[in-house]
Parts: sequence; C-alpha cells; structure tokens
Amino acid sequence: MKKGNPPPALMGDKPELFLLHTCPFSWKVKSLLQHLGIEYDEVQVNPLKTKKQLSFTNGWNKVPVWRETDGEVLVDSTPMMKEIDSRYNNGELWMVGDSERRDKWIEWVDEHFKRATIPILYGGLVSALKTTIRVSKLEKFGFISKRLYAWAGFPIMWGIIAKKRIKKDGRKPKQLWHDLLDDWCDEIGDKEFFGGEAPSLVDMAAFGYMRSISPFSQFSQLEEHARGMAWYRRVETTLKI
Ligand SMILES: N[C@@H](CCC(=O)N[C@@H](CS)C(=O)NCC(=O)O)C(=O)O
Repeated sequence: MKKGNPPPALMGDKPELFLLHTCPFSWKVKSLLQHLGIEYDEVQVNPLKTKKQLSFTNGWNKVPVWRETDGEVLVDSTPMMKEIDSRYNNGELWMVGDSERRDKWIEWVDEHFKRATIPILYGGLVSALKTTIRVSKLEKFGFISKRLYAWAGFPIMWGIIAKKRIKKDGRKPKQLWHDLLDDWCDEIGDKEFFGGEAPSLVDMAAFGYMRSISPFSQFSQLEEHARGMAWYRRVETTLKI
C-alpha cells in the first residue's frame, strides 16, 4: 500500500464520515453524530487529494461525506444532518418546535457562521500564518505538501480570501462573531438551547461551526463572549462520544 492515506474505497462494518479536521461543515456533522451517540468510522482525507479519495461521490468532491455500510452516500452537511437525524433518531432533533422559526434560523446559521469562520482564522497576517501551520499539522497532508501548505497557503488565505471578506463586511472578525453571538443568544432568550430544554439540529449546526475554530488560538476571542460560551458549553456537555 502507498504511504500516506489508505484508499477509502473499501467499506467498513460501520458507516463512515469522510472529513477534514479543520472543516466547519465536517464539525457540524461530527457534532450531531456525537450528540446522538452514533458509532461510525472517521476517515480524514488529504486536503490536496479530495478528488481522488472522494471519487466514489460521483463528482461532489467536498467534505463531509457520509457513507452507509451498504455504500449509500450522503453529501452536503445540512441535508446530511437532517437525513442522519431522520434515519437514526426518528427526526427528533429536526421535527421540534415551530418549523418556520427553525427553517429561518438554520438558514441564518449556515449563512452567517459560515462567512465568519475564515475571517477569524485568517484575518490577520500573524493569525493566518499560525492557522495555516496548525492546519498543516492537523490535516493528513503528504510530507512535502504539508510544508508547502504551511508556507504557501497563508498568503492566499490571508491576502486574498480573508481580506476580501472582511472588507465586504466592514467589521473586525472578532466583532463580527460577537455580533452574531448576540443575535443568536437573543433568539435563544432565557431558554437553555435554541431547541428549548434540549439542543435541536439548529443548535448542533451552530455549535459545529464554532467548534471548528476550537483547535485554533483565535478561539479565545469567541470565549470572551460570555453568553455565547455558556450556550456552547451546555451543548458540549450533551455529546456522548
Ligand atoms: N455546502 C457544503 C460545503 C462543503 C465544503 O465546501 N467543504 C470544503 C471543506 S471545508 C471542501 O471540501 N472543499 C473542497 C473543494 O471545494 O474542492 C457542505 O455544507 O457540506
């Protein structure tokens, strides 16, 4: 077998989640699986080889990907979460509360939390370099591409992608997160979770985005938001695996 990642073509005896360790969408699904206590195998793909390693998805080529033991494939994190909840949990995390509110807020979370992730990780020169070095350590790159990514990745992420997003929004990345967490916590009100007494699928999605920042030092900027963090820790305590 070639050095590096094993070919993920063979199916195991558990469902599999193909992911990148630093991908927010992957963390959404992983958090849901851990909350429901579903047993699965994790396959960490090489970020530069997604096309090859995910060739069984017929051209989707993005993570996360969920593969059932019979080979059936689910893609796209939010529809994937709904489907997993429906198959393994009778849809109880999604079919909760007012559906209009739920549909509005899952869209809000996906739209806003997604956009805020890159600026906080790559918004400054030093933080962008720190992030790419950390990503190169956390992800399963090959020997050369690990080093190449750590140094060549950051000018792209910082200079091109993050700068553009920050300019468009106009706020500092930390301010943007704190504003979003204000809106999110205001919506939760005096309840424990968006879902009320227990987290719903919308909580799990929002939690997953935030959690994807947790391996990085910039997470401390989110930790300064007391209400947001109190909710985050409450969701965290519901994870079973
Ligand atoms: N809408 C998709 C987005 C997935 C996505 O963009 N994943 C990124 C990693 S965070 C990816 O795999 N990018 C590789 C590519 O676009 O080629 C979802 O929610 O699952």
